[in-house]
Amino acid sequence: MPEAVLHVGSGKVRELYALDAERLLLVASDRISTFDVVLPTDIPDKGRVLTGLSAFWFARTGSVVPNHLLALRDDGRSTECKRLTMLPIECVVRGYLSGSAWKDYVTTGAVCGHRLPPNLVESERLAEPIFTPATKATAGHDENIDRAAAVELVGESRFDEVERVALELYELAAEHAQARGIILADTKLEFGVDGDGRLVLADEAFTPDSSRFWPAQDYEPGRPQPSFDKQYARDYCESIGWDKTPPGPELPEEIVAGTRARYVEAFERLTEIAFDDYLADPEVVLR
Ligand code: Q0N
Repeated sequence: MPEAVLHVGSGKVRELYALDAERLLLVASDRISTFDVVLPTDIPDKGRVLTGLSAFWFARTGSVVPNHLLALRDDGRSTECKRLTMLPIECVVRGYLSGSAWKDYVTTGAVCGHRLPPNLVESERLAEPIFTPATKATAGHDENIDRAAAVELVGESRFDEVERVALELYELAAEHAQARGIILADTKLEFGVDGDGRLVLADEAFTPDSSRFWPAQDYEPGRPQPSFDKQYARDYCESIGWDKTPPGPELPEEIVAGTRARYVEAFERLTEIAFDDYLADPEVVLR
């Protein structure tokens, strides 16, 4: 536990602590979830990979929107963040038809009110990325909502702003990733508002936990795509016949090593920085 005392929130794999009235400490663990269940086996350095990637993106998107990053700590897994009032919606951008969007499209022909052309196939690239907000579920899954429902939650002008900013951020990151052999199929962004009413990007950004990363060389529409980072762990979990209800299985050493290598590979491909250099001095991602 860090020196901070108040634990203000926890996700499945991250923790948030109060530092003072203005600042929070966000700590990324090495826990991994598959099929929505946190596994008992950690992936060494996963939290550092995700923290480093988020910081890398924050440093490169400041001209699009300000973000909550104040400082990256020497441990490589903790960031000091500006305390914000969070918007009550998940800001999802999708460039490809996958996950809940694919399910919604099959049943309704639309996703969050975006009517899509007929006969699209699973994982197909969309003609234009779409903003597909969701409610923040306290239990169970987030629920996709349309523009009108999101406007009820954040107001019309804030909705228009966050939609424009989220699309711009996605385009920037997806283009960067594509050029390095990684498809950024979709991403979930979280925004808050600071004391002056300004929109601020928060939480983690463009990590494999908040986004679908697909290896570009294996991309084949018409089926679900392998995950860049979690596929070994998922395949292992399925191979042993786990029924996907808690508790999850322990991962053998070789699956842990393979999974860790994929996280590190994603970090190195996207940042063009050696992961060992990040461990020696995390601030390399900010330069
Ligand atoms: C906040 N969450 C949701 C970490 C992520 N800068 C901020 N200011 C105020 N609140 C939050 C942030 C941020 N980031 C974000 N909850 C509070 C996701 N959490 C869940 C726990 O782990």
